Amino acid sequence: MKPTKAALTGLLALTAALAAGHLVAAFVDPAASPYLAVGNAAIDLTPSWLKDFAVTTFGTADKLVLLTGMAVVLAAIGVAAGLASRNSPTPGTVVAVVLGGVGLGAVLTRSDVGQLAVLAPIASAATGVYVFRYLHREAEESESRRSFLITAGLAVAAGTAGQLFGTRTDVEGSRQAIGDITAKTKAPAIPPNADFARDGTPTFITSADDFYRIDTALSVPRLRAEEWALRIHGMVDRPAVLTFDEIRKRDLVEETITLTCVSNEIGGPYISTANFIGVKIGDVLREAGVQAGADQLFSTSDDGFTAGSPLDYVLEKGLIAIGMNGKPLPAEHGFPARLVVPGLYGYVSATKWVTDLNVTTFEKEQGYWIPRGWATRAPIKTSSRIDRPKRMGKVQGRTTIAGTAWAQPKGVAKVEVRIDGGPWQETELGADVSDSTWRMWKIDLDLGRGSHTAECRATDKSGFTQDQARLDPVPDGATGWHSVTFTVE
Ligand SMILES: Nc1nc2c(c(=O)[nH]1)N[C@H]1C(S)=C(S)[C@@H](COP(=O)(O)O)O[C@H]1N2
Ligand SMILES: [Mo]
Repeated sequence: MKPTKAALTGLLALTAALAAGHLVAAFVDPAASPYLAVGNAAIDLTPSWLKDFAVTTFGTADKLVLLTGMAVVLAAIGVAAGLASRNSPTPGTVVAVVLGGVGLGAVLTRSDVGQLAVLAPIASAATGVYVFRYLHREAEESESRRSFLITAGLAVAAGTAGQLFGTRTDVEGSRQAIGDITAKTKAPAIPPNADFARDGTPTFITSADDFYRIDTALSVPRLRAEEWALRIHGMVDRPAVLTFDEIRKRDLVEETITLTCVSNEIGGPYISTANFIGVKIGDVLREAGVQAGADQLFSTSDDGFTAGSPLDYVLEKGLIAIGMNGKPLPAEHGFPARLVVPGLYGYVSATKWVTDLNVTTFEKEQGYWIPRGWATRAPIKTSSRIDRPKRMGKVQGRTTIAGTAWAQPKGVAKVEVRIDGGPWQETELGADVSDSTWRMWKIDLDLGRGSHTAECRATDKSGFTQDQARLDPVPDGATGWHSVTFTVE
Protein backbone atom coordinates (compact mmCIF):
# COMPACT_ATOMS: atom_id res chain seq x y z
CA MET A 1 0.00 0.00 0.00
CA LYS A 2 1.24 3.53 -0.79
CA PRO A 3 2.34 5.47 2.31
CA THR A 4 -0.12 8.32 1.64
CA LYS A 5 -2.97 5.85 1.38
CA ALA A 6 -1.88 4.03 4.51
CA ALA A 7 -1.58 7.29 6.48
CA LEU A 8 -5.00 8.42 5.29
CA THR A 9 -6.54 5.10 6.33
CA GLY A 10 -5.40 5.63 9.91
CA LEU A 11 -6.33 9.31 10.00
CA LEU A 12 -9.83 8.75 8.62
CA ALA A 13 -10.58 5.79 10.89
CA LEU A 14 -9.54 7.85 13.90
CA THR A 15 -11.68 10.80 12.83
CA ALA A 16 -14.66 8.52 12.29
CA ALA A 17 -14.13 6.92 15.70
CA LEU A 18 -14.05 10.28 17.52
CA ALA A 19 -17.06 11.55 15.58
CA ALA A 20 -19.09 8.41 16.37
CA GLY A 21 -18.27 8.76 20.09
CA HIS A 22 -19.18 12.45 20.02
CA LEU A 23 -22.52 11.64 18.35
CA VAL A 24 -23.46 8.87 20.79
CA ALA A 25 -22.41 11.09 23.72
CA ALA A 26 -24.82 13.77 22.54
CA PHE A 27 -27.67 11.39 23.36
CA VAL A 28 -26.38 9.82 26.57
CA ASP A 29 -24.39 12.70 28.06
CA PRO A 30 -22.34 15.34 26.18
CA ALA A 31 -19.55 15.09 28.78
CA ALA A 32 -19.06 11.43 27.73
CA SER A 33 -17.64 12.41 24.34
CA PRO A 34 -14.29 10.55 24.41
CA TYR A 35 -12.44 13.56 22.99
CA LEU A 36 -13.75 15.92 25.69
CA ALA A 37 -13.51 13.29 28.42
CA VAL A 38 -9.84 12.66 27.64
CA GLY A 39 -9.27 16.44 27.61
CA ASN A 40 -10.96 16.80 30.98
CA ALA A 41 -8.99 13.91 32.42
CA ALA A 42 -5.83 15.59 31.10
CA ILE A 43 -6.80 18.80 32.90
CA ASP A 44 -7.43 16.91 36.14
CA LEU A 45 -4.13 15.00 35.86
CA THR A 46 -1.99 17.96 34.76
CA PRO A 47 0.61 18.82 37.40
CA SER A 48 0.10 22.26 38.94
CA TRP A 49 3.25 23.77 37.43
CA LEU A 50 2.12 22.88 33.92
CA LYS A 51 -1.38 24.19 34.56
CA ASP A 52 0.06 27.44 35.89
CA PHE A 53 2.27 27.68 32.85
CA ALA A 54 -0.75 27.12 30.56
CA VAL A 55 -2.86 29.74 32.32
CA THR A 56 0.00 32.24 32.36
CA THR A 57 0.98 31.66 28.74
CA PHE A 58 -2.35 31.13 27.03
CA GLY A 59 -4.72 32.76 29.52
CA THR A 60 -8.32 31.97 28.79
CA ALA A 61 -7.34 30.35 25.47
CA ASP A 62 -5.71 27.50 27.44
CA LYS A 63 -8.61 25.15 26.67
CA LEU A 64 -8.45 25.80 22.94
CA VAL A 65 -4.70 25.15 23.08
CA LEU A 66 -5.31 21.86 24.89
CA LEU A 67 -7.97 20.68 22.42
CA THR A 68 -5.80 21.67 19.45
CA GLY A 69 -2.77 19.96 20.98
CA MET A 70 -4.81 16.80 21.48
CA ALA A 71 -6.00 16.94 17.88
CA VAL A 72 -2.40 17.16 16.65
CA VAL A 73 -1.24 14.27 18.84
CA LEU A 74 -4.23 12.12 17.83
CA ALA A 75 -3.71 12.90 14.14
CA ALA A 76 -0.08 11.83 14.52
CA ILE A 77 -1.15 8.58 16.20
CA GLY A 78 -3.68 7.95 13.41
CA VAL A 79 -1.08 8.52 10.70
CA ALA A 80 1.49 6.35 12.50
CA ALA A 81 -1.05 3.55 12.99
CA GLY A 82 -1.94 3.71 9.31
CA LEU A 83 1.71 3.59 8.23
CA ALA A 84 2.42 0.70 10.60
CA SER A 85 -0.41 -1.25 9.01
CA ARG A 86 0.83 -1.25 5.43
CA ASN A 87 1.18 -5.03 5.33
CA SER A 88 -1.54 -6.06 7.75
CA PRO A 89 -4.49 -4.28 9.45
CA THR A 90 -3.56 -5.69 12.86
CA PRO A 91 -1.42 -2.78 14.22
CA GLY A 92 -4.16 -0.24 13.38
CA THR A 93 -6.81 -2.45 14.93
CA VAL A 94 -4.80 -2.70 18.13
CA VAL A 95 -4.33 1.09 18.23
CA ALA A 96 -8.10 1.61 17.81
CA VAL A 97 -8.84 -0.74 20.70
CA VAL A 98 -6.18 0.86 22.94
CA LEU A 99 -7.44 4.40 22.20
CA GLY A 100 -10.98 3.22 22.90
CA GLY A 101 -9.72 1.93 26.25
CA VAL A 102 -8.17 5.33 27.03
CA GLY A 103 -11.50 7.00 26.20
CA LEU A 104 -13.37 4.50 28.37
CA GLY A 105 -10.97 5.13 31.25
CA ALA A 106 -11.45 8.89 30.92
CA VAL A 107 -15.23 8.57 30.91
CA LEU A 108 -15.21 6.25 33.92
CA THR A 109 -13.23 8.81 35.98
CA ARG A 110 -15.95 11.44 35.46
CA SER A 111 -18.18 11.84 38.47
CA ASP A 112 -20.87 13.69 36.58
CA VAL A 113 -21.96 11.18 33.94
CA GLY A 114 -24.43 8.31 34.19
CA GLN A 115 -23.72 4.64 33.47
CA LEU A 116 -24.88 4.92 29.87
CA ALA A 117 -21.90 7.21 29.26
CA VAL A 118 -19.71 4.14 28.60
CA LEU A 119 -21.63 3.69 25.34
CA ALA A 120 -19.77 6.66 23.81
CA PRO A 121 -16.19 5.31 24.06
CA ILE A 122 -17.45 1.84 23.15
CA ALA A 123 -19.04 3.29 19.99
CA SER A 124 -15.74 5.04 19.27
CA ALA A 125 -13.68 1.87 19.59
CA ALA A 126 -16.13 -0.21 17.53
CA THR A 127 -16.30 2.43 14.79
CA GLY A 128 -12.52 2.81 14.82
CA VAL A 129 -11.92 -0.91 14.38
CA TYR A 130 -14.65 -1.36 11.78
CA VAL A 131 -13.81 1.69 9.66
CA PHE A 132 -10.10 1.01 9.82
CA ARG A 133 -10.46 -2.58 8.62
CA TYR A 134 -12.95 -1.52 5.95
CA LEU A 135 -10.71 1.25 4.59
CA HIS A 136 -7.69 -1.01 4.78
CA ARG A 137 -9.45 -3.55 2.60
CA GLU A 138 -10.58 -0.87 0.15
CA ALA A 139 -7.11 0.68 0.01
CA GLU A 140 -5.65 -2.56 -1.17
CA GLU A 141 -7.85 -2.35 -4.23
CA SER A 142 -6.91 0.29 -6.79
CA GLU A 143 -10.05 2.46 -6.68
CA SER A 144 -10.45 3.44 -3.05
CA ARG A 145 -11.00 7.17 -3.40
CA ARG A 146 -14.75 6.89 -3.27
CA SER A 147 -14.81 4.99 0.02
CA PHE A 148 -12.30 7.46 1.51
CA LEU A 149 -14.47 10.41 0.56
CA ILE A 150 -17.66 8.78 1.82
CA THR A 151 -16.00 7.93 5.14
CA ALA A 152 -14.71 11.49 5.53
CA GLY A 153 -18.17 12.87 4.72
CA LEU A 154 -19.91 10.56 7.20
CA ALA A 155 -17.39 11.38 9.93
CA VAL A 156 -17.84 15.13 9.50
CA ALA A 157 -21.63 14.70 9.46
CA ALA A 158 -21.61 12.55 12.60
CA GLY A 159 -19.28 14.93 14.45
CA THR A 160 -21.35 17.97 13.49
CA ALA A 161 -24.61 16.27 14.42
CA GLY A 162 -23.10 15.27 17.77
CA GLN A 163 -22.05 18.87 18.39
CA LEU A 164 -25.51 20.19 17.48
CA PHE A 165 -27.44 17.65 19.55
CA GLY A 166 -24.98 17.79 22.44
CA THR A 167 -25.49 21.53 22.84
CA ARG A 168 -29.22 21.45 22.18
CA THR A 169 -30.03 22.19 25.83
CA ASP A 170 -31.53 25.60 25.40
CA VAL A 171 -29.56 27.54 27.98
CA GLU A 172 -30.17 30.85 26.23
CA GLY A 173 -33.90 30.14 26.07
CA SER A 174 -33.93 29.43 29.78
CA ARG A 175 -32.02 32.67 30.48
CA GLN A 176 -34.32 34.71 28.25
CA ALA A 177 -37.43 33.29 29.92
CA ILE A 178 -36.12 34.49 33.27
CA GLY A 179 -35.71 38.07 32.06
CA ASP A 180 -34.01 40.70 34.22
CA ILE A 181 -33.14 39.94 37.82
CA THR A 182 -33.78 42.75 40.25
CA ALA A 183 -33.00 42.78 43.94
CA LYS A 184 -35.24 43.98 46.72
CA THR A 185 -32.18 45.39 48.48
CA LYS A 186 -30.14 47.07 45.77
CA ALA A 187 -26.43 47.80 45.95
CA PRO A 188 -25.66 51.52 46.31
CA ALA A 189 -25.20 53.20 42.92
CA ILE A 190 -21.57 53.40 41.76
CA PRO A 191 -20.48 57.06 41.95
CA PRO A 192 -18.91 58.51 38.77
CA ASN A 193 -15.55 59.06 40.51
CA ALA A 194 -15.24 55.37 41.45
CA ASP A 195 -13.00 54.74 38.46
CA PHE A 196 -10.53 56.69 36.32
CA ALA A 197 -11.34 54.82 33.14
CA ARG A 198 -10.35 57.82 31.04
CA ASP A 199 -6.89 57.64 32.61
CA GLY A 200 -6.56 53.93 31.94
CA THR A 201 -8.07 52.10 34.91
CA PRO A 202 -10.68 49.39 34.30
CA THR A 203 -14.30 50.52 34.54
CA PHE A 204 -15.53 49.97 38.09
CA ILE A 205 -18.14 47.39 37.03
CA THR A 206 -16.84 44.81 34.55
CA SER A 207 -19.26 43.87 31.77
CA ALA A 208 -20.19 40.19 31.58
CA ASP A 209 -18.23 39.93 28.30
CA ASP A 210 -15.04 41.35 29.82
CA PHE A 211 -15.32 39.48 33.13
CA TYR A 212 -12.35 37.14 33.50
CA ARG A 213 -13.15 33.45 33.26
CA ILE A 214 -11.32 30.62 35.00
CA ASP A 215 -12.58 27.06 35.32
CA THR A 216 -11.70 23.47 34.54
CA ALA A 217 -14.72 22.90 32.26
CA LEU A 218 -13.84 22.01 28.66
CA SER A 219 -17.48 22.26 27.67
CA VAL A 220 -19.50 24.75 29.69
CA PRO A 221 -22.11 22.85 31.74
CA ARG A 222 -25.44 23.47 30.03
CA LEU A 223 -28.13 23.64 32.67
CA ARG A 224 -31.65 24.99 32.46
CA ALA A 225 -33.00 26.89 35.44
CA GLU A 226 -36.23 24.86 35.23
CA GLU A 227 -34.43 21.58 35.92
CA TRP A 228 -31.74 22.87 38.25
CA ALA A 229 -31.89 22.42 42.02
CA LEU A 230 -29.55 23.02 44.93
CA ARG A 231 -29.22 20.31 47.55
CA ILE A 232 -28.34 21.34 51.11
CA HIS A 233 -27.25 18.54 53.41
CA GLY A 234 -24.55 17.25 55.74
CA MET A 235 -24.33 18.57 59.30
CA VAL A 236 -27.72 20.31 59.22
CA ASP A 237 -30.94 19.51 61.09
CA ARG A 238 -33.22 19.93 58.08
CA PRO A 239 -31.68 18.96 54.73
CA ALA A 240 -33.38 20.81 51.89
CA VAL A 241 -33.59 21.14 48.13
CA LEU A 242 -34.02 24.63 46.66
CA THR A 243 -35.29 25.23 43.14
CA PHE A 244 -34.46 28.27 41.04
CA ASP A 245 -38.01 29.59 41.45
CA GLU A 246 -37.84 29.23 45.21
CA ILE A 247 -34.64 31.25 45.30
CA ARG A 248 -35.98 33.86 42.94
CA LYS A 249 -39.13 34.38 45.02
CA ARG A 250 -37.11 35.21 48.12
CA ASP A 251 -36.05 38.75 49.01
CA LEU A 252 -33.00 39.10 46.78
CA VAL A 253 -30.01 41.19 47.76
CA GLU A 254 -27.50 42.85 45.44
CA GLU A 255 -23.85 43.33 46.34
CA THR A 256 -20.97 44.82 44.39
CA ILE A 257 -18.18 42.26 44.71
CA THR A 258 -14.71 41.96 43.19
CA LEU A 259 -13.77 38.37 42.32
CA THR A 260 -10.07 37.49 42.36
CA CYS A 261 -8.22 34.41 41.13
CA VAL A 262 -5.38 32.95 43.18
CA SER A 263 -3.52 32.21 39.92
CA ASN A 264 -3.23 35.90 39.12
CA GLU A 265 0.41 36.91 38.73
CA ILE A 266 1.48 40.32 40.03
CA GLY A 267 0.07 42.72 37.44
CA GLY A 268 -2.21 40.00 36.03
CA PRO A 269 -5.75 40.28 34.62
CA TYR A 270 -7.75 37.75 36.67
CA ILE A 271 -9.80 40.21 38.69
CA SER A 272 -13.21 41.68 37.84
CA THR A 273 -16.16 43.29 39.56
CA ALA A 274 -19.91 42.86 39.17
CA ASN A 275 -23.18 43.50 40.94
CA PHE A 276 -24.12 40.00 42.08
CA ILE A 277 -27.74 39.31 42.96
CA GLY A 278 -28.92 36.42 45.09
CA VAL A 279 -29.61 35.21 48.60
CA LYS A 280 -27.27 35.16 51.57
CA ILE A 281 -25.84 31.67 52.16
CA GLY A 282 -26.21 32.38 55.88
CA ASP A 283 -30.01 32.80 55.61
CA VAL A 284 -30.41 29.55 53.70
CA LEU A 285 -28.10 27.53 55.94
CA ARG A 286 -29.55 28.88 59.19
CA GLU A 287 -33.01 27.74 58.01
CA ALA A 288 -31.51 24.29 57.50
CA GLY A 289 -30.06 24.44 61.02
CA VAL A 290 -26.27 24.22 61.06
CA GLN A 291 -25.02 21.69 63.62
CA ALA A 292 -22.18 22.27 66.07
CA GLY A 293 -18.77 20.97 65.01
CA ALA A 294 -19.09 21.82 61.30
CA ASP A 295 -16.35 24.14 60.01
CA GLN A 296 -16.43 23.80 56.21
CA LEU A 297 -19.00 24.57 53.51
CA PHE A 298 -18.17 22.13 50.74
CA SER A 299 -19.79 23.09 47.44
CA THR A 300 -19.98 20.93 44.31
CA SER A 301 -20.60 21.99 40.75
CA ASP A 302 -22.62 20.13 38.14
CA ASP A 303 -19.33 19.23 36.43
CA GLY A 304 -17.75 17.80 39.58
CA PHE A 305 -15.57 20.77 40.59
CA THR A 306 -15.52 21.27 44.36
CA ALA A 307 -14.54 24.09 46.72
CA GLY A 308 -14.26 24.19 50.50
CA SER A 309 -14.83 27.45 52.36
CA PRO A 310 -14.56 28.31 56.08
CA LEU A 311 -18.14 27.93 57.32
CA ASP A 312 -18.28 30.83 59.80
CA TYR A 313 -16.97 33.22 57.17
CA VAL A 314 -19.43 32.18 54.42
CA LEU A 315 -22.32 32.23 56.88
CA GLU A 316 -21.56 35.91 57.30
CA LYS A 317 -20.42 36.97 53.82
CA GLY A 318 -21.39 34.41 51.16
CA LEU A 319 -23.98 34.76 48.44
CA ILE A 320 -25.80 32.19 46.33
CA ALA A 321 -25.91 34.35 43.21
CA ILE A 322 -28.43 33.94 40.38
CA GLY A 323 -27.85 37.35 38.78
CA MET A 324 -24.93 39.42 37.54
CA ASN A 325 -25.31 43.07 36.55
CA GLY A 326 -29.11 42.80 36.43
CA LYS A 327 -29.27 39.72 34.20
CA PRO A 328 -29.26 35.98 34.90
CA LEU A 329 -25.69 34.66 35.17
CA PRO A 330 -24.10 34.04 31.76
CA ALA A 331 -23.58 30.31 31.04
CA GLU A 332 -19.77 30.74 31.37
CA HIS A 333 -20.15 32.34 34.79
CA GLY A 334 -22.29 29.63 36.35
CA PHE A 335 -25.90 29.77 35.12
CA PRO A 336 -28.30 29.14 36.84
CA ALA A 337 -26.49 29.70 40.17
CA ARG A 338 -23.05 30.07 41.69
CA LEU A 339 -21.44 31.02 44.97
CA VAL A 340 -19.67 34.32 45.51
CA VAL A 341 -17.81 35.10 48.73
CA PRO A 342 -16.06 38.48 48.95
CA GLY A 343 -12.58 38.14 50.43
CA LEU A 344 -11.84 34.54 49.40
CA TYR A 345 -10.06 33.52 46.20
CA GLY A 346 -12.40 31.88 43.68
CA TYR A 347 -10.96 28.37 43.94
CA VAL A 348 -12.05 28.01 47.58
CA SER A 349 -15.41 29.72 47.31
CA ALA A 350 -16.87 30.79 43.96
CA THR A 351 -18.33 27.48 42.69
CA LYS A 352 -20.14 28.01 39.38
CA TRP A 353 -23.04 25.75 38.25
CA VAL A 354 -23.37 24.88 41.93
CA THR A 355 -25.73 22.00 42.70
CA ASP A 356 -24.72 20.78 46.15
CA LEU A 357 -23.89 22.42 49.49
CA ASN A 358 -22.51 20.03 52.07
CA VAL A 359 -22.04 21.35 55.62
CA THR A 360 -19.05 19.37 56.85
CA THR A 361 -15.52 19.63 58.27
CA PHE A 362 -12.13 20.37 56.71
CA GLU A 363 -11.04 17.01 58.09
CA LYS A 364 -13.60 15.11 56.01
CA GLU A 365 -13.58 16.76 52.58
CA GLN A 366 -10.97 18.42 50.34
CA GLY A 367 -11.80 20.80 47.51
CA TYR A 368 -10.58 20.21 43.93
CA TRP A 369 -7.36 22.25 44.12
CA ILE A 370 -6.18 21.21 47.59
CA PRO A 371 -4.57 17.84 46.70
CA ARG A 372 -3.06 19.68 43.69
CA GLY A 373 -0.84 21.77 45.91
CA TRP A 374 -2.95 24.84 46.71
CA ALA A 375 -3.69 26.08 50.22
CA THR A 376 -6.81 25.03 52.13
CA ARG A 377 -7.36 28.52 53.50
CA ALA A 378 -7.06 31.28 50.96
CA PRO A 379 -8.04 34.80 51.98
CA ILE A 380 -7.30 37.40 49.30
CA LYS A 381 -3.96 39.19 49.66
CA THR A 382 -3.77 42.99 49.66
CA SER A 383 -2.45 43.91 46.23
CA SER A 384 -2.33 46.53 43.48
CA ARG A 385 -1.65 46.88 39.77
CA ILE A 386 -0.52 49.61 37.39
CA ASP A 387 -2.81 49.79 34.33
CA ARG A 388 -1.27 52.83 32.65
CA PRO A 389 1.33 53.43 31.33
CA LYS A 390 1.56 49.98 29.76
CA ARG A 391 4.83 48.05 29.96
CA MET A 392 7.27 49.59 27.43
CA GLY A 393 4.62 52.22 26.68
CA LYS A 394 5.37 55.76 25.50
CA VAL A 395 4.09 58.85 27.29
CA GLN A 396 4.02 62.43 25.94
CA GLY A 397 4.59 65.27 28.40
CA ARG A 398 2.91 65.00 31.82
CA THR A 399 2.55 61.41 33.00
CA THR A 400 -0.58 59.99 34.59
CA ILE A 401 0.00 56.72 36.39
CA ALA A 402 -3.26 54.91 37.10
CA GLY A 403 -4.35 51.51 38.29
CA THR A 404 -6.36 49.46 40.72
CA ALA A 405 -5.88 48.03 44.20
CA TRP A 406 -7.78 45.44 46.24
CA ALA A 407 -7.89 44.01 49.73
CA GLN A 408 -11.29 42.32 50.09
CA PRO A 409 -12.81 42.19 52.69
CA LYS A 410 -10.67 44.78 54.50
CA GLY A 411 -10.86 47.56 51.93
CA VAL A 412 -8.13 49.76 50.49
CA ALA A 413 -6.94 52.74 52.56
CA LYS A 414 -3.95 54.02 50.57
CA VAL A 415 -2.01 53.43 47.36
CA GLU A 416 1.50 54.78 46.83
CA VAL A 417 3.70 55.03 43.77
CA ARG A 418 7.43 55.51 43.48
CA ILE A 419 9.46 56.32 40.41
CA ASP A 420 12.91 54.84 39.77
CA GLY A 421 13.20 53.71 43.38
CA GLY A 422 12.64 57.25 44.72
CA PRO A 423 10.36 58.30 47.62
CA TRP A 424 6.81 56.86 47.87
CA GLN A 425 4.10 59.33 46.83
CA GLU A 426 0.46 58.98 47.82
CA THR A 427 -2.01 58.70 44.94
CA GLU A 428 -5.53 60.05 44.55
CA LEU A 429 -8.08 57.32 45.31
CA GLY A 430 -11.38 56.70 43.55
CA ALA A 431 -14.62 56.66 45.57
CA ASP A 432 -14.66 54.04 48.34
CA VAL A 433 -17.50 51.84 47.04
CA SER A 434 -17.21 48.89 49.41
CA ASP A 435 -14.64 46.85 51.31
CA SER A 436 -15.68 43.91 49.09
CA THR A 437 -14.44 45.65 45.94
CA TRP A 438 -11.34 47.00 44.30
CA ARG A 439 -10.43 50.66 44.45
CA MET A 440 -9.00 52.73 41.59
CA TRP A 441 -6.15 55.20 41.95
CA LYS A 442 -4.12 57.71 39.90
CA ILE A 443 -1.34 60.25 40.19
CA ASP A 444 -0.08 62.98 37.82
CA LEU A 445 3.69 63.43 37.67
CA ASP A 446 6.19 65.58 35.80
CA LEU A 447 8.96 63.22 34.79
CA GLY A 448 11.99 64.03 32.72
CA ARG A 449 12.39 62.53 29.25
CA GLY A 450 13.70 59.04 29.00
CA SER A 451 13.02 55.66 30.53
CA HIS A 452 11.37 55.35 33.96
CA THR A 453 10.11 52.56 36.20
CA ALA A 454 6.99 53.00 38.33
CA GLU A 455 6.11 50.72 41.23
CA CYS A 456 2.94 50.67 43.31
CA ARG A 457 1.91 49.30 46.70
CA ALA A 458 -1.41 49.28 48.54
CA THR A 459 -2.18 49.59 52.24
CA ASP A 460 -5.45 48.11 53.49
CA LYS A 461 -7.72 49.46 56.20
CA SER A 462 -6.10 47.22 58.83
CA GLY A 463 -2.88 49.19 58.22
CA PHE A 464 -1.11 46.34 56.41
CA THR A 465 1.04 47.32 53.42
CA GLN A 466 1.44 44.70 50.70
CA ASP A 467 4.60 42.59 50.74
CA GLN A 468 7.54 43.48 48.51
CA ALA A 469 8.83 39.88 48.48
CA ARG A 470 8.12 38.27 45.12
CA LEU A 471 6.17 35.05 45.60
CA ASP A 472 4.52 32.86 42.95
CA PRO A 473 0.75 32.29 43.00
CA VAL A 474 1.18 28.71 44.34
CA PRO A 475 0.09 27.88 47.05
CA ASP A 476 -1.98 30.82 48.30
CA GLY A 477 -1.55 33.84 46.00
CA ALA A 478 1.29 35.96 44.57
CA THR A 479 2.99 38.80 46.44
CA GLY A 480 5.31 41.58 45.29
CA TRP A 481 5.07 45.13 43.97
CA HIS A 482 3.95 45.55 40.38
CA SER A 483 6.47 47.52 38.37
CA VAL A 484 6.21 48.98 34.87
CA THR A 485 8.97 50.49 32.76
CA PHE A 486 7.97 53.11 30.17
CA THR A 487 9.42 56.03 28.20
CA VAL A 488 8.59 59.73 28.45
CA GLU A 489 9.11 61.41 25.06
N1 LIG B 1 -17.58 24.77 38.59
C1 LIG B 1 -16.47 25.51 38.72
N2 LIG B 1 -16.53 26.65 39.44
C2 LIG B 1 -15.43 27.42 39.59
C3 LIG B 1 -14.19 27.04 39.00
C4 LIG B 1 -14.15 25.84 38.26
O1 LIG B 1 -13.10 25.43 37.73
N3 LIG B 1 -15.31 25.11 38.13
N4 LIG B 1 -13.09 27.86 39.17
C5 LIG B 1 -13.07 28.77 40.30
C6 LIG B 1 -12.02 29.77 40.18
S1 LIG B 1 -10.42 29.21 40.32
C7 LIG B 1 -12.28 31.11 40.05
S2 LIG B 1 -11.05 32.23 40.16
C8 LIG B 1 -13.66 31.59 39.79
C9 LIG B 1 -13.73 32.42 38.54
O2 LIG B 1 -15.06 32.80 38.27
P1 LIG B 1 -15.37 33.48 36.86
O3 LIG B 1 -14.94 32.51 35.80
O4 LIG B 1 -16.84 33.75 36.85
O5 LIG B 1 -14.56 34.75 36.81
O6 LIG B 1 -14.58 30.51 39.65
C10 LIG B 1 -14.41 29.45 40.55
N5 LIG B 1 -15.51 28.56 40.34
MO1 LIG C 1 -9.07 30.95 40.41
